[in-house]
Amino acid sequence: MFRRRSLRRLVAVCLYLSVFCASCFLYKLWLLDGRSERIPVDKRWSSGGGPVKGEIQDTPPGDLGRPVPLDLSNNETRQLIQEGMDTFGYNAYASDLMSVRRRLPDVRAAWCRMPERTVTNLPATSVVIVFYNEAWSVLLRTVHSVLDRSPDHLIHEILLVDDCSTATYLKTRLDDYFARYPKVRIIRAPRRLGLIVAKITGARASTASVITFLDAHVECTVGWLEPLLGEVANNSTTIAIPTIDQIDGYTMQLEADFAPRLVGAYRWDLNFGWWGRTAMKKTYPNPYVPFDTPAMAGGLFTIKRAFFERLGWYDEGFEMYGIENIELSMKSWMCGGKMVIVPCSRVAHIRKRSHPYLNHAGKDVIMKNSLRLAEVWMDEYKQVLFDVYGVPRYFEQYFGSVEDRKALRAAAGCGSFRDYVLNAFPEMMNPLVPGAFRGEMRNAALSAELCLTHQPHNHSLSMANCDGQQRNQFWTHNFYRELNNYSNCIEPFGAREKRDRKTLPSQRGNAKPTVELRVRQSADCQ
Ligand SMILES: [Mn+2]
Repeated sequence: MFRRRSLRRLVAVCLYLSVFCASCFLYKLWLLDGRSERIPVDKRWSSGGGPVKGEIQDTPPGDLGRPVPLDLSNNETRQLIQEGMDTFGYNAYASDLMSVRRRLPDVRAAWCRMPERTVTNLPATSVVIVFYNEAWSVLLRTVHSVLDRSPDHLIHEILLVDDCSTATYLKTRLDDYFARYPKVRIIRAPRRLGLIVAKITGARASTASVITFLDAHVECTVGWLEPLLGEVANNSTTIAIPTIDQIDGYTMQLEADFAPRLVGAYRWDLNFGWWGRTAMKKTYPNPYVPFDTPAMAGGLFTIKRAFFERLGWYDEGFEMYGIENIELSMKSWMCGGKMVIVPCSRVAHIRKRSHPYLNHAGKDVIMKNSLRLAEVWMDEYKQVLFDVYGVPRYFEQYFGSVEDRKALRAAAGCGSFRDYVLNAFPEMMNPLVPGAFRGEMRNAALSAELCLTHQPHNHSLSMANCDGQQRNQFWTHNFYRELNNYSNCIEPFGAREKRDRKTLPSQRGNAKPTVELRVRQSADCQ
């Protein structure tokens, strides 16, 4: 009797246990399934290699942002991949394997998807996309992602600006392809304009009151557009920037987990960089509301056309690429507006492994653009930029006239650079460091008439009669604690090989020093 009862109890316990285990297992399966909708990583694909042996591929390559399986044991495949990497800076072969309308998961935070976030009465936007020799499938996927994942009435038009691509498939074949999409217009630059002027061309040709700029190698995700338009609709001098999620340039995998934690910033060389939001002083009720950013990366943003026009678009004296993003950042804040990053708007962007586009750019382009910007917009802080590049003052004969840009600034009624730094970028170190100097170096004990002189022909240093020319005898002890003359730092002879190249001025902007001279910091010199 007793035994039979305990046996029955044992059976019941076992039964309960097995039901419990089964439901746990089912729950886990359900969880995994739910998660794979949001984070497109599952072990089968995460290695970046091909599918696990013997498994049958049940979804199209790259579906839901997964990496494209590649057979790297095949020489021909490897060669095709390499060609794409060399031409585009990303794996066009992998992109060609994917659907031009591949699915992406909804990567927005739950807060962003709540019904009360819905805003009505949004203005429609022109979308401007500049391209230059972009891969066919990448460009098409960009456009389809806009068409497929935006409410139709909010897309006024899509302007594709061809910056004089040489690739033949981007000509008639592209016209033919988009002929059945009436919202897509293709504008052909008559000659190579460079990204900056090409963007202005697209902006001027746009006909909606709002312009949204996108790179030609992005994929918009669901819900990307509405929160951007919401910000701009509420305030006509706000520039709204989507959160940028990265697509790996080799595997085409969407990496969508860290972007909302970054803010756009730069250092005194004006090189843009992403900083962690924790470094910023301003606080917000939650991580998903739009937050101020001192600067933007440049490619993706929404702006009222009238505001952009009042700000003088971009400086057309800028060449090619670079610094125009910093210019617009400064202008927006200084001229009565602001710039916000919108965490609920998520656009995926292919992270290029290299920039073939930039290989043809002159190495001094960044320096020229930076100095033009400094001369027009940075007031007393412009000297910091001149010191970074070792240039005593603005030389119109090298960098071009900026008179019309100065007139534009005056007409637009913009505030001071100092106020912008203090209010929009209080995290920035004060660059006007005590003790920094610029000018001639003399040894009073030797002779007050002798100046430290750089001899460009043999890169040597000597004392020579002061000439007052502010060229070979002009030195700065700058913000970076370097003693330099134009683009050349003084440093010990023979230090060239040992030095960490990241600390060189050549890495700050594009200017390469022709002489390898540098002083070490005082602590090292003893
Ligand atoms: Mn890009």
